[in-house]
Amino acid sequence: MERLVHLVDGELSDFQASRWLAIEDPATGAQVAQLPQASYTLVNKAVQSAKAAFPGWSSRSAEQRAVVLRRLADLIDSHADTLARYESLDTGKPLQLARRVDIPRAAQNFRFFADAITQVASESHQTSAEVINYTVRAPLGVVACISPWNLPLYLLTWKIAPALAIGNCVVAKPSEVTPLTATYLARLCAQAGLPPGVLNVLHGPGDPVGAALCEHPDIQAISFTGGTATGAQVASAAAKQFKKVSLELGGKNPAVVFADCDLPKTVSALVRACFANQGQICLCPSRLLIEKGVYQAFKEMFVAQVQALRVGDPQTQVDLGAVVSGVHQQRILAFVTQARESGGRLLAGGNAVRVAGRCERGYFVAPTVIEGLSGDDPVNQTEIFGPVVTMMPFDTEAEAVSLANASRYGLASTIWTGQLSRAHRVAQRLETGIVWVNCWMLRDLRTPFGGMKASGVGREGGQEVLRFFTEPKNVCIHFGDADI
Ligand code: TXE
Repeated sequence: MERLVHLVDGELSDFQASRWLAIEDPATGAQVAQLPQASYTLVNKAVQSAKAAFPGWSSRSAEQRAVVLRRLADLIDSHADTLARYESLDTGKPLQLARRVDIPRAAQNFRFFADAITQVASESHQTSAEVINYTVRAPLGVVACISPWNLPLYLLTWKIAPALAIGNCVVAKPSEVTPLTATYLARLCAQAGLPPGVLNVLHGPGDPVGAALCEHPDIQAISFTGGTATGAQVASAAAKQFKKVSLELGGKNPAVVFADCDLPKTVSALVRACFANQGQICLCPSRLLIEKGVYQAFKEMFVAQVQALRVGDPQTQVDLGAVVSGVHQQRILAFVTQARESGGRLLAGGNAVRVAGRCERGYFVAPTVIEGLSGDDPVNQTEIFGPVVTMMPFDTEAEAVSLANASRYGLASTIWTGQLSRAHRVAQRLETGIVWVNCWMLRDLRTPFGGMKASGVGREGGQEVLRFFTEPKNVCIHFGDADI
């Protein structure tokens, strides 16, 4: 049984943990590791070591920091098979998905921000012939990066890469549900030449470890991805000490399908989008709004393809692996029961899947499609975060936009249409931070990433996140003789 470790001040250790958490493989239900829980003392030790490392790390040039980040990316690439195996073991996701998406994107995150910091333009504003202003954007100091269980290494590196690149030191707290790849990355830091204290990785539940980190007076900013309810707790902890906070939260993402779309392409794209990672991606479409004229045709094609999806052992060639835990499996199935009780009609799935062999005790849910619920039904208003989608028809474009926007969330939407003018018109009216037209999850890391309403505050990606992790200062210089 592997006993995991923290990374504090360059030391990989459990630091004589008095509390340990069991880490299980959701595909088999078996315990695969033990996770040490950080004490308050260790949280403080990590923050102080990051504080001590900050002057040295922040005074390095962008290119010098970029060299270290590129080495981390190269190490992730050279350990990709092992990292993918750990990611699949931890989350239950198909191994081929972890190897094709999660791990390469973690390396890309480091490379992207290693390049980005060498391209940051400074700003100045000339007020008159004798007055000029220039803006300095300095790193904040020690920041907290708190990440969730659905895309563990992908989302952890999406936060720590820009924070480190721009010169901050980081205390990271990965999800206690899926700590394996964060721990493996911690083991690679010294080899990459990351000085002790620049990156610290602490383990343990959000309460008390994540909360202690957010409340620590020497943490200058918090970058958080997770549930909306937790995001509210993080934001209130930050508010008390006026800390900067970036929240990437839940979603209940609409897909708006017009009759003039390319129907076969739209159907196959949405089957992939809705059930990727077992529907456990904050960007997955979960409310399918279909123009009445193609509702029946869409439904027949979509349901047939969903029913053909392979659910099973994530070590084999399947489309869906296990969901992240038994608790989450039961939470997802409870939503299906609730949908049935409020008159929803099950078109596909709706059940736990028993997988013979080594995974017979795993947590699998069949990809599920439900129709007949109203837009304001709780199942259409609550983030399920599993392989469950609903279908609703609409008559007019205005009705589609109204249905799509009738949600407390505002993260990501997709529009499927053959009309360019309609695509632009509807995109302007949808209340989501991200809109994809005739595609899903096409990512350009330079773009602002995040949601509005209950889906979050702030944006990640590109120059947006580099600005989040810096403090701007304006210096105004008067160099003339005239009295000002
Ligand atoms: O997230 P949590 P979980 C949604 C999804 C899921 C729900 C809960 O609906 O069911 O959120 O998922 C740490 N102070 N998404 O449990 O609880 C916690 O230890 C500081 C959408 O994973 O929000 C973990 O590291 N930290 C999301 C991280 O916060 C705290 C992806 C996320 O935990 C804390 C994942 C506290 N008080 C879940 N409490 C997305 N948008 O992608 C917990 N944590």
